[in-house]
Amino acid sequence: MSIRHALAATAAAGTLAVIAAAPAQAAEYSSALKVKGVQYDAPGSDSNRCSGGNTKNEYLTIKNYSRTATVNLKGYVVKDAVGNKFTFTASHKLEPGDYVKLRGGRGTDSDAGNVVYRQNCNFIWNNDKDTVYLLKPTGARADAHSYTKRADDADGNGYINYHG
Ligand SMILES: [Ca+2]
Ligand SMILES: [Ca+2]
Ligand SMILES: [Ca+2]
Repeated sequence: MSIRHALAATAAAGTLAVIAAAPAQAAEYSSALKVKGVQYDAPGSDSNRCSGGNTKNEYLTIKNYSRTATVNLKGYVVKDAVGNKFTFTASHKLEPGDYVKLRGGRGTDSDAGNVVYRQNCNFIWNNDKDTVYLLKPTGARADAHSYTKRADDADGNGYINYHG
């Protein structure tokens, strides 16, 4: 391989690395709904038992940041780095400033209580690192954030704030 070719290959690899890292790094999409924050590590020792476990305390908060538009969560999808996903199948309207906590475990969804359960007792957000995707019903991205416990959770409480 000539020097010229070697340099070209290095430059190409560098470009690819930047592109691959970009989507989940502070990207801003045109969307009323964004991820307010994630309690990716449920407080205490993790147990995915449906009875007595703590999956319910692992949650994602999705908030409507529009000042005027009410948005129905129906059809929105939440996904992690490896493709585990949850689809909001029921109508759940978020008025401007309103939010919902998407909790693990089983429970009764409540508009008034601002809560939807994944109806799955397994954890979804890795405690070391992961990526949170929020997708619109069309499949377009509404929001995306990558995190590592080390870099993004300075106080180590298992919660990361993204949008105020
Ligand atoms: Ca977790
Ligand atoms: Ca924990
Ligand atoms: Ca924190």
